[in-house]
Amino acid sequence: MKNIVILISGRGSNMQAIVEAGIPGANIAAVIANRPDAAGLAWAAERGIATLALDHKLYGSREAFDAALAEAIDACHADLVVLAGFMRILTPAFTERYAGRMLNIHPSLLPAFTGLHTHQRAIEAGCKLAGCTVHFVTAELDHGPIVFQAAVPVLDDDNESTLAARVLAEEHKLYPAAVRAFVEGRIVIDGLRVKVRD
Ligand code: NHR
Ligand code: GAR
Repeated sequence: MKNIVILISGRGSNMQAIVEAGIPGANIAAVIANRPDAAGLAWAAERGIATLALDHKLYGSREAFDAALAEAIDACHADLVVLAGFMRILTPAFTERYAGRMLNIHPSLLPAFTGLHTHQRAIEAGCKLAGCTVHFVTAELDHGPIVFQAAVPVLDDDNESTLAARVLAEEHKLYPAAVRAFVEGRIVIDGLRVKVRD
């Protein structure tokens, strides 16, 4: 069994997709949020999953918050940390600790549109394709090795929310597939390149 800890900040629909995928060999050990009001916490708790809220506002520095977060994750004996709509930038000490065993899903076709407000920026740039990327997390924001990507069209009458919804539907397929590949030991990282065996 691989222990998985999922970090969220909000509704947690990607977390739900991973839980509902029922990945063989994956134990969802805990769902942790940096916002006590994150809606996804209640969803997980209702299903008997251990939950924890660590309010980042109660810590004096990013380092102090990340140290508390790492302690909680390590108490779960995590094999894999999954960022699912987690909205706090993590310190280098934290990303180093979980190097090669922490994934993120980002709502753009990286390396385009790192950071926030990706859908609006893709529309304004006139992109004809948008999408999402599952990548390993490194100290450099949204620049870790890419595991999977999925593309969707940008339509003439799209706005931020219609494009976000089209991308999110792909996220909900892509992220469980990436977690499954990790749990099954099919992922090999070679610098920035990732090979995923069938
Ligand atoms: N941390 C590191 N070091 N590397 C990455 O690749 C990370 C990361 C932390 C989160 C997710 C990410 C995304 O997919 C992620 C990847 C938050 C921000 C941000 O600016 C940027 C990117 C991502 C998540 N956060 C603000 C901050 O000051 C707070 C914004 C808010 O609370 O709404 O931390 O895009
Ligand atoms: C998702 O679209 C995810 O890719 C994005 O936020 C949404 C979270 O939805 N992540 C980021 O923007 C990270 N900065 P969810 O909480 O329903 O999974």
